[in-house]
Amino acid sequence: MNQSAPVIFYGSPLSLYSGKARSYLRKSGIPYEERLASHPDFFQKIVPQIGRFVIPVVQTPAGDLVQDTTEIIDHFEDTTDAPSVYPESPKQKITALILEMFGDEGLIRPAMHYRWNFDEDNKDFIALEFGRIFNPTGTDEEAREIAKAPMARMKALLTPLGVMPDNFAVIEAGYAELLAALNTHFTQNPYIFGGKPSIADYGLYAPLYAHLARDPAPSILMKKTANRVWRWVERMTAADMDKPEFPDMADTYLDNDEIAETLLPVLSLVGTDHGPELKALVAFMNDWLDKNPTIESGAKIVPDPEKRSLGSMCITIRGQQFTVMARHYTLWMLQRVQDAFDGLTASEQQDVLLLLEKTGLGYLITERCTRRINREGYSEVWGEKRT
Ligand SMILES: N[C@@H](CCC(=O)N[C@@H](CS)C(=O)NCC(=O)O)C(=O)O
Repeated sequence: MNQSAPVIFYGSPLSLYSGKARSYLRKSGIPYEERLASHPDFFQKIVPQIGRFVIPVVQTPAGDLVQDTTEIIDHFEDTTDAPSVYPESPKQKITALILEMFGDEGLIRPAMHYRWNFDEDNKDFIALEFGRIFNPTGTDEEAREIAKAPMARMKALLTPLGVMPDNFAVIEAGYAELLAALNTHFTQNPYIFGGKPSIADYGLYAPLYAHLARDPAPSILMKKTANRVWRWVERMTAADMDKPEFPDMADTYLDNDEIAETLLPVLSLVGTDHGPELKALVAFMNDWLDKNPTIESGAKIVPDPEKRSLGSMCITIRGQQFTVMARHYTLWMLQRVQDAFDGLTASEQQDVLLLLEKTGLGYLITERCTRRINREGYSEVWGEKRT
């Protein structure tokens, strides 16, 4: 590790994306000082530069701000000698990016459902957690009071995310199958690709930690039904490799670009539970671009900071119709998968396609937005036309 002065890490214990970045910082040995989002500097200096309230944010010793967990990780990939979390071999590399996207974007529905729809077990815990971001040492009553506004703001996202009563059974079924598949995998492997964590582990950890392992109701569910997933969450929270169950496994990815058989059902679930949204998103954006052909490169995709999306779309998951906002950020993550694929040799691409077709995910490579999506100035902007 060549970075001596700590970075400042603005986050919070209950935040899904803070968990992802914090785990990476810890495991990579990057010194950091964590500050809550209620720190005066956050509102006075950070939010005005970023342009909206969002965590996590990293401030480097030079004063630069990095927002977005993927960009935070990539920043340290570029500027430190921390071991890379991107596998180099083709199948592991592409699978890692797909699972990062699935964790970050595809598991938001179960994360939000299990946080906000189990009031009896969760509500007071969540209120105190939200309250203690803004008044860390206040009384319970003070914490509950101050939590009301941020809780209402987050709960308002349930409808645009499609977390509606008619859809609960489908969300729960997908999550139960995922827990079962990951449980089998983590019984045999400490991490997704063997002996050390990759960007796939960090992406999956985001929802599986802050919401699904930490909030009371889903925490019990995970502990009761998927003991080895719980244990992996614990492992991902530790600063070391924390894998005494695997004394013979080196701190490396599996040899020969191996994808464990136990990962295939996990990949199939990406197709079942996230695939319909990914396909619809590409179609939605391409339709929007057809109707807005003169949009300039560099233009913000959603110029109004109060808005989160260009519109909503209908998707069908497990036979159930969902209406969801078009999350353009997801397409930036899908583009990372496609860019990495385009950078492979023809024979490597063949290997990857065989794997993706086996798990029904070939369209992740072929379904493309007609314009590039870039991130500039802490938000997503339109880039060049794609051929
Ligand atoms: N893709 C972003 C997502 C960040 C994000 O949505 N953070 C949440 C907290 S976990 C937030 O700040 N939400 C506030 C809001 O959206 O109003 C990342 O990876 O950093």
